[in-house]
Amino acid sequence: MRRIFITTICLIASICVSSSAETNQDRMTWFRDARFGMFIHWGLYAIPAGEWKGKQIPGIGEWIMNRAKIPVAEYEQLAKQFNPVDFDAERWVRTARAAGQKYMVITAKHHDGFAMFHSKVSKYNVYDATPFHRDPIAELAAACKRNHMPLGFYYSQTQDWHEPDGNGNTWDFDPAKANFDKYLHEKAIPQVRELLSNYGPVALIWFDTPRIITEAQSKELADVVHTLQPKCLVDGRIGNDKGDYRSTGDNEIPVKVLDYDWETPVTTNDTWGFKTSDTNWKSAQTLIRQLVDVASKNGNYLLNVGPTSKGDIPKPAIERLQQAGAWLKTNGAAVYGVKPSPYPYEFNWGSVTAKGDRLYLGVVEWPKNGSFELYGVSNRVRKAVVLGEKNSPLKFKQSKTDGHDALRLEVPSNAPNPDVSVIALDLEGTPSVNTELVQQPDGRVTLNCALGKLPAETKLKVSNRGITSGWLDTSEKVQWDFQLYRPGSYQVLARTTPQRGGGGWETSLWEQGNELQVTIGDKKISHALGNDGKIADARNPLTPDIKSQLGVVSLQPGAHHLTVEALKIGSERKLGVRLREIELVPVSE
Ligand code: FHN
Repeated sequence: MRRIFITTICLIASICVSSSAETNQDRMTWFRDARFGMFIHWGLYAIPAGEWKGKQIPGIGEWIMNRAKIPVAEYEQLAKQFNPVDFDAERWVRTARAAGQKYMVITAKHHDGFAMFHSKVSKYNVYDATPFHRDPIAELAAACKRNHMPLGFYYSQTQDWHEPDGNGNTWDFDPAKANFDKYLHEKAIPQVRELLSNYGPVALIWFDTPRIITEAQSKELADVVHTLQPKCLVDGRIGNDKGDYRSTGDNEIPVKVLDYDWETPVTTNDTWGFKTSDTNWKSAQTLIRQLVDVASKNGNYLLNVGPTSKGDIPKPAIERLQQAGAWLKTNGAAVYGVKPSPYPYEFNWGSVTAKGDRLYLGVVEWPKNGSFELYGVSNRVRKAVVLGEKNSPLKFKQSKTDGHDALRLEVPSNAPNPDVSVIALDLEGTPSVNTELVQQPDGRVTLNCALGKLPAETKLKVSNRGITSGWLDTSEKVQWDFQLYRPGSYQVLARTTPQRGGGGWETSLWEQGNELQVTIGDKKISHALGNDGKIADARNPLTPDIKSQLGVVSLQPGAHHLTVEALKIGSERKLGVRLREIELVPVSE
C-alpha cells in the first residue's frame, strides 16, 4: 500500500515537473553528454538493395523507389518478401553499446511511406503487410530499455511516396492535387502519436526533409511531440526552426565551433539504406577522427548503419563500430560530456575538446620528430599524459617565444594509437587560449572564410563548412587579421570547392575563369584560379577541394591584414567564387 502510494506520488510529481516545466535546456542534457549515436536506416528498400529489374540504380539505397520511379503498386509487393529472420534487437543494441554509442535512432517510416512498426493508422506496415508479422520497433524499444539505451525514431513527415497527398511521388500522383495538410493530419501526426504512445519513453523524433511543411504545421507537429512526451527531443529537420537542436547537411562537418546544439548524420559508406554494390566504407580512423572533430565543435555524431533485408548489420560496418568502441574505451573521456574546443579554428593535426581544467588533443597527424607543439595556451600546464599510456607523463616546456605562449611536448616518435592518439593536458584553471588567427607551429597560416570579415553590404553567404556562395560581384571581399611569428617566403594557396552536381560529387562543377587578388599590407598578388590538384578534406572526405597556387609573398613577423578579392568572375556557370580558405605555406615545404 505504502509502495503504491509513493509510486503514485512520484509519478504525479514527475509528470507535473515534465509537462509544466520541461524546457529545451532540460531536454538537451543527455544529448550533450552523449555525443555519439547509431542511426539505422532499415526498410523495404533493403530487399532490392540498389538493384531494380536487373539494373543498378544510382544514388542512395533507400531512394530506389524514387530514383527508379517504381509505381506504388509494384513497390508495395516488396512487403510480401520482407522476412528478416536474422533480426535480433538485442544484438543491435549490444553492437551500439559496444561501439560506445549512447543513443539509437531507427527509421520508423522513411520516404517510401512504409511503417516499420505495427500501425493502426495504415495497414502498410511491417506487422500487417509482411510475412515477418512482428513489430521490430517494439522489440528494439524493449531491448533498448533493458540496456538503458535511449531510442529515437526517424519519421519522414513531409515526403511520403506511398500517399497521393504526401510529398514527393510525382510518378504516380499529380502534385497539384495533393492535399498535404490532409496527409499530415490523417497519417503523419497519427503515426507520430502512435510512436510516442506505444513504445515507452522516446528520446527523440528525427524528422527529415521538411520541404513544403509550413511554419504552423512544423509547430503543430513539435507540439504534438512535446505534449505527449515532454522530454522527447525534436531534431531541426522538422523545419521552420521548430526543433530542439539543429541538424547539419548529411555527412557535413562544420569548420568551426557552433554555439548551439547540433548533430550531423553520417554514412559509414555512401548509402543510408543497404545497397549491395556500395563498398566505399570509410576507414575506422576517418570515423573516429570525425567523431572527435564533431565533439570539438559542440556537435553530436550520428553514425548510420543500413541492415540487410535479413536483419544483419553489414560486417564492414560492424568491424568499424568495434574499432570505434575499442578506441572509446581508452579515449572516451575526450568525447563524452566534453565542451567544445576553446580555439575558434581547426588544426591540421586533429581536434581539441575540453572538460573542466583539461584539454584533450586528439592527434591524427602524429609528429615524426618526437615533439608536439601547441600555441596559445596561457594557463600553466600541470601535467600531460597520453590516454591509455598510464606510466608515462610527457615531459614538456612552456615558453613565451616572441611574445606568444608556446607549449612543446616530448612525445614518442610513433603514434601511441594508430587511429587518433589523445594527449590530455591538465591545466591550472579552465582553459584560457589565444583565439586570434595565428601562424601554427608547422609554419602555416590557414584563413577560412567562416572566420573572415565580409563587407557590411554583401551578398556573400558562408556555409557551415566555410565556403562562400553568391560571390558574383567584384566588389565582394573577405578579410582576416592574423599574427605571423616567423619571417620568410610564403606560397599563397586558395582552396576552392566545386559545386555538387546532380549525380553527386562525381559530377561536381567547378567554375573556370575566376581570378583572385590577395593583398597583405602593401603586397599584392593576383592569379587566375588554376587546378593545381585536389585536396581531400580529411574531415569531409566526400567533398574534395581544389588547390590553386596564387604566388609567393615574403613577410615579416607581426600583425597582418589579408584581403582577398575577385578581379574576374567566370560567368559560364554562374557559380561564382566558392572559396573555402586562403593558406600561407612556407616555401621551403
Ligand atoms: O532523403 C533523406 C535520406 O534518404 C536520408 O534519410 C538522410 C539522412 O540524413 N536524410 C535525407 C536527405 O538529407
